[in-house]
Amino acid sequence: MTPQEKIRNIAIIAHVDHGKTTLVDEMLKQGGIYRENQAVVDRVMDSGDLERERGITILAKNTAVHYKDYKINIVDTPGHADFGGEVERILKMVNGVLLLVDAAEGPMPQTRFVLQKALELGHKVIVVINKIDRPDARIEEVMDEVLELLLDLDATDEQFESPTIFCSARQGISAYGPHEEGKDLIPLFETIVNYIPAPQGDAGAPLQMLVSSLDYNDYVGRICIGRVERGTIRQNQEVIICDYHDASIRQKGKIVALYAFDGLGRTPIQEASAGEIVAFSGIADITIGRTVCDPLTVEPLPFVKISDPTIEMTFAVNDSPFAGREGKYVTSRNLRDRLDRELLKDVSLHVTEQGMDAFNVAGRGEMHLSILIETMRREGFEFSVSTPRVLTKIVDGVKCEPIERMVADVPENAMGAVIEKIGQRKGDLLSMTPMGSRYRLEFLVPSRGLFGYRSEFLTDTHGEGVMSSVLDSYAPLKGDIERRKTGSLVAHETGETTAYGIGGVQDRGQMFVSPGIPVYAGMIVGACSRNEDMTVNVCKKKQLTNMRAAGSDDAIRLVPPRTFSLEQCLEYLADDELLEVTPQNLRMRKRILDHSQRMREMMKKR
Ligand SMILES: Nc1nc2c(ncn2[C@@H]2O[C@H](COP(=O)(O)OP(=O)(O)OP(=O)(O)O)[C@@H](O)[C@H]2O)c(=O)[nH]1
Ligand SMILES: [Mg+2]
Repeated sequence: MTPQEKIRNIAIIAHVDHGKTTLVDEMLKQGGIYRENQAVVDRVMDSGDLERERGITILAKNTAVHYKDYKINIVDTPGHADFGGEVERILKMVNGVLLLVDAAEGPMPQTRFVLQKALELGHKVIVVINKIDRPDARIEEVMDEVLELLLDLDATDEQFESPTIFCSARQGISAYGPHEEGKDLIPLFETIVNYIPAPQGDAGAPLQMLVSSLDYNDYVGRICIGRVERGTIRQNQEVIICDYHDASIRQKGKIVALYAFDGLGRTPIQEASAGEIVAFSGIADITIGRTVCDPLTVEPLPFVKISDPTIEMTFAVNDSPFAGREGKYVTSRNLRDRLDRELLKDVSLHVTEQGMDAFNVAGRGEMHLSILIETMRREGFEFSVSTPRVLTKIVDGVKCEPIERMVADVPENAMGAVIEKIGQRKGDLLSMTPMGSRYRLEFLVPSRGLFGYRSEFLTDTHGEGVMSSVLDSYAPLKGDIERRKTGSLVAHETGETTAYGIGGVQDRGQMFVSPGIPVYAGMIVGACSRNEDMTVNVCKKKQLTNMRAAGSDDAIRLVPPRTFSLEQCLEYLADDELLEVTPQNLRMRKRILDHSQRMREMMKKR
């Protein structure tokens, strides 16, 4: 067991893609985790399928490396704003943070959010300017921007004096000064062991440990992760589980297996004392935020209140004519069980039942919910989801909506278009700063206004713009925002699409289907160029005749259909439309499939 004064517990926090997971890779390598010649995958901590596919971290993960006789427990965190809840709660596990900032991009919205949370907890901060190898690095400017940010967030004098390390995670080098030639990560390791304090807590006192994170394994069931706050945790120990916010919870349990983190794995251990980060199994229905205590001294630890969800979608049993054909789990019972399971490990998710077959699922953003949808789909679930809606809040008697702080880096010639579009979406321009050949624009925009905006932004900036946003505040409702300018082309009948049928309607707008695709009446098969829906007959077969008229045959030239990812479907959907999600297909449809009934509803609304 490592003595307490030789333990360091840190989290690596940053905006998305600033290089956290890459830095952990390098720390593992230089921390002697790998055997010589062992094959090493890049971004090894991003172990989930979706994480590897998308190249982003979704769940925070623990690891540990050794440096001299120190053990450094490291938590790699996700940088995407929607997973901010994950970062908030794991910060309780550590005693300091590495704040990574990309040497070219500088501090971005999520840098601000995670730094603020770390400062609130009084954590020591090591600023790591990363990617100094980038040809467009602006090291001095970025250092100033970080200081400005610290000032802005009311850092204490000590936090303001935080050490800065200059680093290229990819090359595995670090240095104390911006112009020093680094050759390894020793300056970073040294700064960690010298600047971050060892954890505190009396190893002889009664056990107390907050569950900060959960994992699941088919063999042992639920696995809890956290830092031993006080006392010593032992294998086979009897404990009591309690909750700071709910005094009625007092549950007996037993620590069956206990593990410490080490490199890529977990090592079984007999016991661990105050300050260590450990994982244990054996308690089936424990959740994040509960405290594990010695049965004789039951004292819950306070748990950070996780920020509220900002958007909501309805997940419902699929009731399209194709229901049940493709999914393995299709009933409301299946859906309920699955969502319940998700709630146990995702504290930023909220689920409320809406009648028999539907659930309102609330989360921290479109990405948060779309990852859940994608995961469920891969597990074999079939269901339907609605468009995202923002969740309003009553503040001092006034209905308020979530407002995001959005930062966009755009080429100069795209600035006009971006400012205009955000203006239409009720956003306010806060600042406009030149950055090399580009401009950085900062806005406050209603979350609602950003739905479906990303693809427009990419078009307006010719794919060269970078934008990101995080929740900033709540403000009184800003009035109507137009969501989509086009209507949908809706299939008239159930059947299989034909080239002839599609050829006849494709100049009405943009098609989403190619020939030979099964469709049903009420399904969306394209976008209409006019601002209204149009029913079209995409399954129409050509009349057979004996005559061969010149130029009428085989010559239908089809425009390739637009294909959609899950996120793009969610961006596209209007309020009266749904997305049918199955393991194989994503189909968009009108909520009301029957044409005449849909017309009547529309008339009523007018
Ligand atoms: N040039 C350069 N690129 C880097 C460096 N470090 C990381 N990258 C690249 O930046 C991209 C993002 O790296 P990740 O390590 O996945 O970033 P992350 O912060 O873990 O991202 P999230 O977990 O999604 O927030 C990858 O393409 C890396 O190869 C560096 O020092 N220099
Ligand atoms: Mg990562």
